[in-house]
Amino acid sequence: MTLIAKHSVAAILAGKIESKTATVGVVGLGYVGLPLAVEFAQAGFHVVGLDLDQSKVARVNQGESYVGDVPSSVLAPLVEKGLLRATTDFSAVSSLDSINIAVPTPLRKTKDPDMSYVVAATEQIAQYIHSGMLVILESTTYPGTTDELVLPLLEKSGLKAGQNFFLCFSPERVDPGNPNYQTKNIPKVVGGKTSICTELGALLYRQALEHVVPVSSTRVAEMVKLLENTFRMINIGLVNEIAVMCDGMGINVWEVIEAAATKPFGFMPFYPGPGLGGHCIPIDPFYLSWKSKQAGVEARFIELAGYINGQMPHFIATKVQNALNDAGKAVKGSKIVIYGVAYKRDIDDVRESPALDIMHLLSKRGAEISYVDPYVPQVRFDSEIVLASDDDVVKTADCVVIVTDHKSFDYEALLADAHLIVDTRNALKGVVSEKVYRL
Ligand code: SAJ
Repeated sequence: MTLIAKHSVAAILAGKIESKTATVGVVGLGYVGLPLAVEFAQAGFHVVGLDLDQSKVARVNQGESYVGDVPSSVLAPLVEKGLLRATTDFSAVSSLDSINIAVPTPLRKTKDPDMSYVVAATEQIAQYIHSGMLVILESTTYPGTTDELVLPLLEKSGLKAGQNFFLCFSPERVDPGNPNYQTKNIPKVVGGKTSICTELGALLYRQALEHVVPVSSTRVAEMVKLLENTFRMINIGLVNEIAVMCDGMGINVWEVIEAAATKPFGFMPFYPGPGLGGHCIPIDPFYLSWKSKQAGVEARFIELAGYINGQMPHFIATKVQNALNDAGKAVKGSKIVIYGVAYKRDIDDVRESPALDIMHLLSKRGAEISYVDPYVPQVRFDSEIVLASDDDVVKTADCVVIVTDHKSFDYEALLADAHLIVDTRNALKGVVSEKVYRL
C-alpha cells in the first residue's frame, strides 16, 4: 500500500475503492461478467454493466438473470437498490472509476486468436477513459495482449498507463455450474503493468472476493490461465491416447484409470472421451501455441494433444461401424441415436461438442441420425436444425452412442431397450453385455 500512498492519482482511487464510493464497470455480461458484476454490487459498489446485447441489458435491469450461476433472487434486489444497472451506452465509462473487460476471445477457423471483441470493447473504453481509472482485462488471451494490444489503444486517449490510469490482467476462472466454486471463492490472480497497477487491482478484488493472488506482471497473469487450461487439454489428450492403446490391447482403460487413481500422490485422473468440447479447453491452448510460435518456440505438446483429441470422433465413428458390422449391419442405412450432445454432462452448451462431429461422420457414412438430450432441444447439424427425439427412438435404433453421460439419463431403461450400445463415457460402468461396446 505504501507505493499507492506516494502516488496521488492512485491514492485517490484507492480511497474510493476502500470506501466503496468507486463506481465499478463490467464490460460483457456473460457467464463471467454477470457473476462478477453481482459480486461487486454485493460488496456495496455501484456497478454499471455494459453489453452490446440490448436483450441482456433489459433483462439485467428487470432483475431477470440468464446466467445459471446468478439466481434472479440475488440479482433483482441489487437492481432494485440501485447498486447494479446495465446499459449499451459506453459513454457511461466516463463516470466509472474501474472497468473489467470480460468479452469473448474465440479462435478463428485458422486457429488464430480472434481479438475483435477485445479490440472493440477497448476502443469504446478509450473514447471515455479519464484520469484515475483502473482497467482490468479478464478475457482469456495470449501473453502480451494487455501490454501490446490493450495498452496502446487506451493510451491513444493521451493518458499514460501506470501514471494517470492503471492497467491489469486477471484471468477468469469461472466454472459454470460448479456447486463448490463460484466467483466469490475462486482465488483471483491479478497482474499489473506496474506494481501500483497490481496493488490497485488487488485492492479492488479484495473488496468483493475471498482470495486474491497478485503476480508481478500482466504477462504472468495471462500465462497462468493458459497453463491451467493447457495442462487440462494435454492430459485429456494423453488419456485419450492411452484409451486407444488399451482398445488395441483389449484392456479396459476405465478400470486402469480407476486403479491408478488410488495412488495418493503424483497422479491426477483424467478420463477418455469422444473428443474435446467447450469454449475453454479446446481453444485456450491455441492462444498459447500461436504466441509461442511468434517467439520461435514450437508448442509441440499442444499441437499433438490437439491432433489426438481431434481424432477421437473418428475413432468413435469407426467403433460404431465395427459394432454394427459385428451385428451384420452396415453404417449405411442404419438408424443411429446419439445419446447426449452437450459438450459435457448436465449442461446445455454444445459449443465445440464432439457429438456434432460424430453425427457428421456417421451421417456421411450413410446413417440415419437422431439424438436424445433433455438439455438441448435442438442443434444445428450439417447446416440444418435438428430437433431432439424422445427416448422411444432408442427401441427402433440399430445403435445408440452414449456421447454425453447426463446424470438424468435412465441407463437401465436404455440397456433394456437398445439393441446395440457404444458407450464413450463408461456410463454403463461394470455392465457386461454383448450389446455394449465401450471406449
Ligand atoms: N473432458 C474429457 N476428459 C476429462 C475431462 C474433460 O474428455 O477428463 C472433456 C469434456 O467432456 C469436455 C471438455 O473435455 O468436452 C472440457 O471439459 P472440462 O471439464 O474441462 O470443462 P470446461 O470446458 O467447462 O472447463 C472449465 C474450465 N474452467 C475455466 O477455464 C475457468 C476448466 O479450467 C476447468 O478445469 C473445468 O471447467 C472444470 O474443472 O470443470
